[in-house]
Amino acid sequence: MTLTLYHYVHCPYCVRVRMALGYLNLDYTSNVLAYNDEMTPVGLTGKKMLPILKHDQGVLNESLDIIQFIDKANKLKVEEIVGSDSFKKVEAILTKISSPIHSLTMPYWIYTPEFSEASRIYFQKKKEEKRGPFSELVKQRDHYIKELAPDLKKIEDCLIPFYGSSELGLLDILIASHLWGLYVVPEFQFSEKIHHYLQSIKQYCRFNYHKDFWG
Ligand SMILES: N[C@@H](CCC(=O)N[C@@H](CS)C(=O)NCC(=O)O)C(=O)O
Repeated sequence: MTLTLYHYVHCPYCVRVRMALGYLNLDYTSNVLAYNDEMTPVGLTGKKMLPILKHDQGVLNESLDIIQFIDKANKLKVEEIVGSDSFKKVEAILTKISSPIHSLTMPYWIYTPEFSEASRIYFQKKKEEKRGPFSELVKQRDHYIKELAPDLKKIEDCLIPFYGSSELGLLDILIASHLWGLYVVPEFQFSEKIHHYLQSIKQYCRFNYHKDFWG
């Protein structure tokens, strides 16, 4: 099976898929798209949304559909997990923490190597329309860090050492991919337990955030 992944390095849904590909030890061609490249995703799926997985029979454009498709041996039990109460609980936490995470991370993501000047300007303009000036987000960082704390604690309390389990599963990939971006924020520090949790997922998933740029 030939697999090509079109992704953004910063995108948590893309990170999900990269972690799953690594966990399942699958080879794929990695194609980091410039954030201002509208033509490539629209040409592949009709809309500008990543991740996109191109495979021998077609393309997929939803992270969980992609993971289910590549996981031929059903190691990550996507269907079973997606129907579970734990999934709903994790999804609710991730939905809640997405906004403060993005307010903290976006002003820094734009200076990571996936961005050129043109894609940085495009990203900043689009995101500032929704969130306000990045300079203000940076000033408010303590507020966002405080907002995140109770939900990070909720996650931490369920780690045994993985989320509600002694073994790594899909929920860990979902949590880790949403939290990973916070590593780019200089003023933010994970608790020791969450940091070790994320680093262990990194190992299991052979995950290297900036692999496409720094190998
Ligand atoms: N439900 C989708 C969500 C993917 C998604 O929201 N991707 C974002 C990047 S994080 C995107 O491509 N948004 C369009 C844009 O930013 O222009 C999935 O699970 O794959």
